Amino acid sequence: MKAARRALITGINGQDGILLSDHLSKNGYEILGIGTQEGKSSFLNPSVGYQKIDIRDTATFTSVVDSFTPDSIYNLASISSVARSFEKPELTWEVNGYAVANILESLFGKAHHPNLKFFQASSSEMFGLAAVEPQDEEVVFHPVSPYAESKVFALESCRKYRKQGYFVASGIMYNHESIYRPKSFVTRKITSGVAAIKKGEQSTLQIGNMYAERDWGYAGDYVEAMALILHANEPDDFVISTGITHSVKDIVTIAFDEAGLGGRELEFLELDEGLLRPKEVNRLVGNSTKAYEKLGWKSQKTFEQLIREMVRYDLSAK
Ligand code: G4F
Repeated sequence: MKAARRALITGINGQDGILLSDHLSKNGYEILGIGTQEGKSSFLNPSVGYQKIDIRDTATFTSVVDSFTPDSIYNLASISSVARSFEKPELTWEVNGYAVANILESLFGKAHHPNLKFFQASSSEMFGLAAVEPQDEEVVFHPVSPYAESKVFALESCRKYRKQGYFVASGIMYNHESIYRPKSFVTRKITSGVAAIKKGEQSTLQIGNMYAERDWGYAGDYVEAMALILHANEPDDFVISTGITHSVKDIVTIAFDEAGLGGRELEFLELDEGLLRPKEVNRLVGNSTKAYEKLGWKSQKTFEQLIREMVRYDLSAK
């Protein structure tokens, strides 16, 4: 017998794809995941279906939607590295921006899927150099990277189809992390680096801007917000954040402490100017009052619990 509800998730092999598919599977969903790799991640539940598709291939994407007939689509696919977007701006605009506009036009402009719900993973990076703090849904975007620009374009496209009456919603996601985070992002780079130092496998840890401040939460909490956003009565945009900022230096301090190397950071840390971005957003902090009031969502795991858990995982990993 087929599950009553079906969700299609793009970017299934990423951190959020793994955690969201777990969450939706537990809630009775049949999941089809889409990714650009040959096969699906070994972290995914065996019940999750998989198809290799580039979301820029609108025709193939649309035909998969027509055959799988999902009631919800979660668009998590993206060039997710802000740093990489400076090196590959065209690719970033294509995948994160134009592909989303093309899919929406295909699903809701050319065709008509009145009952299909679409979630777009938007980003706090869109606020960029915003003058207001903390940022809520009304704050004007001030993007400074190709990544942020592409996400603003995609969100504007979502709003266009929402105005036409379709359920197209978005989460403005602040940084969210877990053991599934690739080591190219700063939290996991530090937790895995510190674990490697502790195990004697690495002697230094190169870091860029130690004083950047972000509003870091636990990805497992954030995927629950995504599902709640698609289960709300009305489609809308929601800031998903903890409301608390920490610096990269704070991650370093907690990670070294958890590994039993507290206070010895300077023996191992190297500041690498090559890791500084052409344009940096120094500080972001979100206000998720709307998500709390309308969805009942609140971030649960603290920053310190999160970083300590990631270090413990990396220490135990082979
Ligand atoms: O971990 P990051 O690379 O994440 P970033 O750029 O904030 O982007 C992440 O969060 C966004 C918001 O949710 C997402 F939209 C995006 O897709 C991605 O998931 O860098 C965080 C901060 C930056 O200020 C960066 O300059 O850490 C600073 N940093 C300092 N040293 C470093 C490093 N970042 C990286 N990746 N590597 C470093 O060595």
